[in-house]
Formats: sequence, structure tokens, C-alpha cells
Amino acid sequence: MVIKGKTYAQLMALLCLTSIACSLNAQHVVHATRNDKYVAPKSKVVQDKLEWFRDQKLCLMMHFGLYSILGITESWPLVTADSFWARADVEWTKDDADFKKQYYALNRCFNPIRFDAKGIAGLAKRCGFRYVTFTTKHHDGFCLYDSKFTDYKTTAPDCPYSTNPNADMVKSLFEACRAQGLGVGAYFSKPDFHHTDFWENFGIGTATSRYPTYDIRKQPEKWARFCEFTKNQILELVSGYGPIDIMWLDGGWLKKEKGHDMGIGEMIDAARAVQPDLISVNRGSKDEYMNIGTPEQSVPGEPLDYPWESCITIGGGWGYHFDETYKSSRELVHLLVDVVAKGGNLALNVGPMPDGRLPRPAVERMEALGAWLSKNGKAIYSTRTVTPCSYKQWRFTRERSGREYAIRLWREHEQGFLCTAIPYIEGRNRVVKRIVHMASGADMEIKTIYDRPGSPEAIAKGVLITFPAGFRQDEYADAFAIEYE
Ligand code: FHN
Repeated sequence: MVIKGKTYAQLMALLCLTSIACSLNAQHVVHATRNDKYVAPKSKVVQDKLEWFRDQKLCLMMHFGLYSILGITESWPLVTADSFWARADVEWTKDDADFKKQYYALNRCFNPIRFDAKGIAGLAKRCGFRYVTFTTKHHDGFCLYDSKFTDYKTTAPDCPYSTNPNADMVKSLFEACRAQGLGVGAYFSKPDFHHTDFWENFGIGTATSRYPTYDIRKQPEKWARFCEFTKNQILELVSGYGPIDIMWLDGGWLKKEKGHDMGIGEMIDAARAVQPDLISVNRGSKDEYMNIGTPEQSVPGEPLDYPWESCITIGGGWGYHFDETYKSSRELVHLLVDVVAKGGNLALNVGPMPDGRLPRPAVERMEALGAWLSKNGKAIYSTRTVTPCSYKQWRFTRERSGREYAIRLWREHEQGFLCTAIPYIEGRNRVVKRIVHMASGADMEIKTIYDRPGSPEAIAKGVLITFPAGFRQDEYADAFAIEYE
């Protein structure tokens, strides 16, 4: 099929189309797969809540804490064994004990007075985020809420922020999120480097690893005290901070099978006695308490047929870094679409600055995501996977009603196309009746492409979409609703 006398861009489009038609036999499609590592929760209430989770698609994850003050790696610099990478930004001292004392003392200058919980919740809502996961306590043990079981917290008198009305940051943020109709996730670290029943003397004077500083088999009562402390903190969160949707327990290296049994299952059962529909993440486990998969800084190569979210940083680090390099808005839109087409959620992590504000480059990218979702969100929210879920620069999603969407990811140079094509690929050989551009609502001019057209063996190999005059191609991606005969 030849289009005569067209511009370069149009010929480029034709080349693109031809390349699709020619390579259809390659069938580089991705099919859903069953991953047998997943154990579904026994509770029907939790199973139902996981359908809510699967509908949300986009989470704002935030790592905030003492490490944010200095713009260094979160908690990990306290681990001597990991200092070779974790202390890359710690150039002022090489003394292990000195550094640990300095890090722990940061609670005395933690004062993020520009942390605006309502502003952050409103921004998240406007930008299309549906739930927010916040660090209630990271591995360093510093609590961003008024824990009754430690004085190492934002509300303790030795922390300047304690006089602020928002000192209980978890309370302020969760309330602000619920007021915006957003879900809330409590990130909570199972290991606690500041607890002396985990690291004796806070690890000062010891070459610490990520594990307890003692043999728990020889001091079982010490380990039991630490586990009781952990349980008390989890229970105070589910009892005193309103409805929590996800309890995100991090620190997956503490495993029952490796001898560090904390009794997390019993803790989650106790938490569900308070909040029965609580979704739990027990990282490092593959049991009924790991209700969602949590691939980190990565997207599975294939769709997963159980609930999952990829937690990925908007820049390089989980906490704020002064010299951060941020992913582009194009990368983030493509990342979200790819994750959703594979049946997951994107937990996009942003580290607030020392004063509590979100970094401007992060806000700009959040707003770009929101602008795209405002026009194309129907192809994202509440969708499920369709097989195949992708083909080259195409991603496919499906509403539970069955309505299908094709989302064309545009590379930087792919602007000004006058047409594109949705390939017919294995399992999708139904006759397309209508294709509607989501952003404009415009019906596209469509033409089925055949191999050996006109011959008895003619096979539909794709649908050519010709963009109408005045069509405005999105900078990052365009979603199309597909209606079949
Ligand atoms: O050790 C943590 C790390 O600091 C960060 O919180 C990530 C976020 O998913 N989780 C652990 C590493 O897997």
C-alpha cells in the first residue's frame, strides 16, 4: 500500500506501519503468566480489599526522616558492613562510632516546618495518585509519629519539631489523605537500629551488620522483648491512626527461615483484629501475609496474575538528595503504563526536602503525570490485564466490563505522525469496529491491513489508524479505546 507525495513525517509513519506489518510474524508479544510464589490471604475481606488495591494503580510513596536533613542514604550508613556504599555521601568522617553518634543526634535538629500535609495530599490527588505510603519508621528507629514505646520520635521534647502542631506527621498526613479520598499505607521497618534489644548500645562501638548485634539463640528473652516492642508499635498504628489500607513491613532480610522469627504473622493477625481488611506486606516472606508483590526499582518482565506494586524512586534515592537526577516525565508516563499493562500499581517514591517540602522537579513530574492521566486515566484506573499485554511501543489494558484500550508510547523523536497502527496479534483477531482517541474523544479513521489482500488466504494483520486533521498527538503517549464487531 503506497501513500504518494506525503511529507517525511508521513513516510516515517508509513515505515513504522510497514515495520509492524512485516514484523508481525515475530510475535514479540508478552502473555500473562502465573507466578506460583504467591499465597493468597485466607480472609475474604482482605481478598476483596485487594481488588480495591488493584484498581488504584498509582501510589505516592515517601521516605522522610533524619537522613533527609543531610541528603544521605536512609538508615543504611549506620550499618558498618554496608558503609562501603551507604556512606558514599559521608565525607566528613571515617570514624564509625563518631558517625553513628552524629547520625543518631540528628533528631535534635529535625524541624521540617514547611511540611504541609494538606498541601501534599491535595497535590497527590490533583496528580492522579490514589494512595500514599509514608515512612512511619525506617530502619534507624526514628518515629515520625507519637509512639508510646520510644522517645526517639518527632514528638519528643528533644526534637525541635515536637512543638509543631503537625509533629505527629503520620497523623497529619493520613488525615489529610483521607480528606482527599486517598488510601494510606504505613511503611514500617521490622529492624530497628536504635533499639538496644536489636543493636546493643545502638551499634556504637560495634561493627554492625543489618542483623541483631547478638546471637538471639543465646539471648531469647532479649529478642522476645524486641518482638514485643515491634508488635506494640504496629498495634498502636492500627489502633490510633484511623483506617490504614496497607501495612508495609520492610526489612525482608529478617526471615523466620534464617532464624530471625519475629512472629510477624501473629502481629498482622492481631492488627486485623482491629482492622480486618488491612492489606499486609511482609517483605522477605512468601506466605499469606505477603498480600502484594513489591518488586523494587524494577518492573516484572511479564504480567503477574496476583496483586503487586513496583516501588520505584522518582530520582536515584529513596530519601532526598541535594544533587538528585530525576526520571523524565516521559519515562514516568511510560513506566506507569507498562506497570499497569502488566497488572500492577506504580508506587512512585519522592523524598521530601529537609524543610518538609517536596522538591520542585518532583512536583513538576507529578503534575505531568496528572495531566496525562486527566486525559487518559480511563485506560489506566481499575483496569486489568489483557493477553497479550504489549507489543513493541503498544501497551494494552482492559476494563473489567471488557472494553479494551491500546496505548501507544511515543519516543522523543516520534512526533508529528499522521497515522499509526495497532497490530493484530495472536489471540486478538477480532474485527475492529471503532477506535476512539481518549484525549480528544475523536473517532479515528481506521483501515484493516491484510496480508495477501484480496486473496482467499487474506489475513488481517493490523489496523491502520489515520489521525484526523487537527489531531494533537500527546507528547508522551496516546490511549485509544478499541471497540470490536
Ligand atoms: O532497606 C530498605 C530501603 O532503605 C528502602 O526503604 C526500600 C524501599 O522499598 N526498602 C528496603 C530495601 O529493599
